[in-house]
Amino acid sequence: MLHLLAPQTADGILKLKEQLAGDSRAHKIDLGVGVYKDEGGATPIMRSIKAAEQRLWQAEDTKTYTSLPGDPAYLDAMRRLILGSDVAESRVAAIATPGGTGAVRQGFELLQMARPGARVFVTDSTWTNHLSILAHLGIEAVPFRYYDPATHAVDTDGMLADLAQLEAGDAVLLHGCCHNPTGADPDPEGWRALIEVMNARGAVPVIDLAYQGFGDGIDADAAATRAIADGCAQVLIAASCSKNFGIYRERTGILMAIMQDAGLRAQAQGALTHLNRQSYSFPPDHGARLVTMVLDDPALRADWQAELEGMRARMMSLRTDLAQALAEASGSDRFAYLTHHRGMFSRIGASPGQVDRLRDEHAIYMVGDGRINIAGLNARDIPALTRAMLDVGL
Ligand code: PLP
Ligand code: TYF
Repeated sequence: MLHLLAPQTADGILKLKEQLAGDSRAHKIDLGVGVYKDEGGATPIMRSIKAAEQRLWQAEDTKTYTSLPGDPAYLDAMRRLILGSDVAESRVAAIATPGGTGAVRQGFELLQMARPGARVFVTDSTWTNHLSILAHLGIEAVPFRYYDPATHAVDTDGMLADLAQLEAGDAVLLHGCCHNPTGADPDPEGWRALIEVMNARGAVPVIDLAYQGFGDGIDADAAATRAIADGCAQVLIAASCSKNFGIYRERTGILMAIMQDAGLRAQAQGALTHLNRQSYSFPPDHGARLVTMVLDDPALRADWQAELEGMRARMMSLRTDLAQALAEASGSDRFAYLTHHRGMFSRIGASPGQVDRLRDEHAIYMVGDGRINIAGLNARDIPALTRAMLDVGL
C-alpha cells in the first residue's frame, strides 16, 4: 500500500543548493540557503565548539542514555541564555529537541494535544517549513499582515487589525528576532502592542528564536522573547542552536513552555516529556553537551561571544556596504532598508521574473520570494550584486 503515498513538493530553499551545484559559472553568488558564511565563503566550526569537542572526547566516559527531556544542565543553560533572570525558573518546562525544527514541530504538537482544532496565526510571510509542518499536522495556519513591501518594514497597523480576529485558544507564531524571510522585526512599541492583543484575545504566543546573537546582540535579540515571557501567562519558545553555535548538523534545539505557576509547569513538563518519548525517546545529546560546556565555562563562553559578535558585525557591515553601493549607483536612498533589517535575511522586493533573471543573466541565486542571505556576500561581490540589482530594475 505504500504505492499510495502522494508525491511531495521539495523544499524550495534546499533545491537552490542543487541548482547552484550545477552552475559552472565561476562568478556565481550564493545568497540562498540560510547558513552563515565567512568572507571566504566557508561555514567554519566555531573555536569554542572545537575546544569543547576536544575536551568532551577526552572526558566523556559513557554514551548511555540521558533523560527523556534531555540533559538538565543543557535545559538550564539554555533557559538562562534565552530568558536571562527575568522569568522565574519555576515557570519553565523544557525539552531538548533535534534542532529548532524539532522544537517547532513539538511545539505545534503540544498545541494540538492541548486543544485539537487550535489555529496558528502566522506572519505573512514566514519560514516555509512553518507552513509545511502545520499543514502536515492538519493545523490551520492563518496568515496575518506583517511585512509591507512598500516600506520594507513591519506593517504594525495591518498586523494589529488582523490579530483582532484572534479567538481564545488560538496561537500566534512570532519570530523572536531576525525575521525569516523578510529581515523586518517589530519595533518595541509593536512588540508591546502584540503582547496586549494576545492577552486581550486569550491567544498563546509561540516564539521561534533561531538567530539569537545575529541581530543586535545576544541579550538584545532575546528582549522581545523575555518581554513576552514576562507579559503573557503561557508562552511556547522554540529555539535553535544551529546558527549561533554553528552546529547545524548536530541538531540542537530546545522547546520551552512557560506557565503561570509551578503546578502548571509540572503538567506541561509531563506533556513535553511524553512528546519526546513518542517521537524519538531521547533527544540528540552531542550538540547539546557542547553548547552546555561553552555556556558554563567562562573562558569558552567569552570566546564564543566574541566570535559570534564578529559574525554579527560582519553581517551588519555587509548591509551597510551594500546599501551604500546601491545608493551611489542608483542615486537614491531606496535601499536604506537593508541597514534597518536584522539577521541574515532581507527581502529585496524582486519579483519571480527578476529572481530568474538574476540567476540566469547574473549567476546570483536567492530564494524565489526575493530573500537574500546577507552572510553569503563578501566585499568582492558587492559591485556585481549592485549592478545586477539595478540591471533587473530593482
Ligand atoms: N526557525 C527558523 C525561522 C529558521 O530559519 C530555522 C533555520 O534554520 C529554524 C527554525 C531551525 O533550524 P534548525 O532546525 O536547523 O535548528
Ligand atoms: O531558511 C533557511 O534558509 C534556513 C535553513 O528545510 C533551512 O532556515 C532551510 C530549509 C530547511 C531547513 C533549514
